[in-house]
Amino acid sequence: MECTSSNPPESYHRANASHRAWWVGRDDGAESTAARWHQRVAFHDLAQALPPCIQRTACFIGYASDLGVRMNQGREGAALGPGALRERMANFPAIGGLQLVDCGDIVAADSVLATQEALAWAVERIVRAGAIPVILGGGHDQAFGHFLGLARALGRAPACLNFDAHADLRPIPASGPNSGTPFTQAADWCASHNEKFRYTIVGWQSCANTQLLADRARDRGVSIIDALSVQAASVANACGGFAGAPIALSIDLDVFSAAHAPGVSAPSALGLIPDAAFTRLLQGLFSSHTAIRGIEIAELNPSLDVDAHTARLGAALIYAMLSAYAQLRSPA
Ligand SMILES: [Mn+2]
Repeated sequence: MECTSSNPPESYHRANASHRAWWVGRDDGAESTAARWHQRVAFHDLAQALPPCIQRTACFIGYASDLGVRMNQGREGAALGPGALRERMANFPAIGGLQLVDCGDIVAADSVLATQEALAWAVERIVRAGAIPVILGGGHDQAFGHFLGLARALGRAPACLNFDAHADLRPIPASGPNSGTPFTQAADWCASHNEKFRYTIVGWQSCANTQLLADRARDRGVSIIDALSVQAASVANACGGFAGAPIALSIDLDVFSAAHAPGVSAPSALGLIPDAAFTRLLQGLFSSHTAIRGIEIAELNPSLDVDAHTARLGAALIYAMLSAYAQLRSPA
């Protein structure tokens, strides 16, 4: 199958000198066991087809936009999230058997929808080459671009597994989609393509969602795992309900307690704690019977961060997920 379009959208910016400048860190010598991500990461311009992946490959694509956050009356700054995540990933130790490729960024287009379409274009190309896209965000409106890219590459709607304090299921206002509407867009896409909408929210905060949003979730068959009930078993059970569908995994950093994730537009006082149990839960999602085909970190806002705690958390979550991904036996 051919990609939907091979002409890069205007808001796609291939990795340039400023991207390379984020990937700097310690150099502990030439031994391969001393290698770090900044020494291993390759760069690829998605205007050119990615060669089919032989090894497991993670492709980073930044969603350097907070247009959707602003249109959702949030605090701007998430456009700087992708760079801050790269900076904090640079020093991680190389993961055996895993190739890393930085494909550059999507920047804000004229509209949120056009920005989402540009991300979908990038995600589709990455997935068709056999790699897993890792979206570095960026406003959570990216989740619909992620969904759309997977749907086009795989020929079916992915199930959405979203770690988030919020449902992001708001009605789409006259001004168009925003960072609060990506899963409404995914639900509408499923309805218009005659596909089942599969969506689980993990870490829902009752103090951050109105009854209207709870009703909208119920009406769309969404499962909600309240922040008070997040456990490995409850999340695995929800994934079981996806009936083997490919999964778009989204982590909105505002699912975590503000003590751990201050650098987000809408911090959660009573959010999740990113401890060993949480890390095991997350890594456990990468198993032979869950088909995670895309990963995203959303809503990092470096301008509100404290000593880069939130950026370090987002980066560490990517490391934990890709470590587990690299250990899967056969390509998903
Ligand atoms: Mn969100």
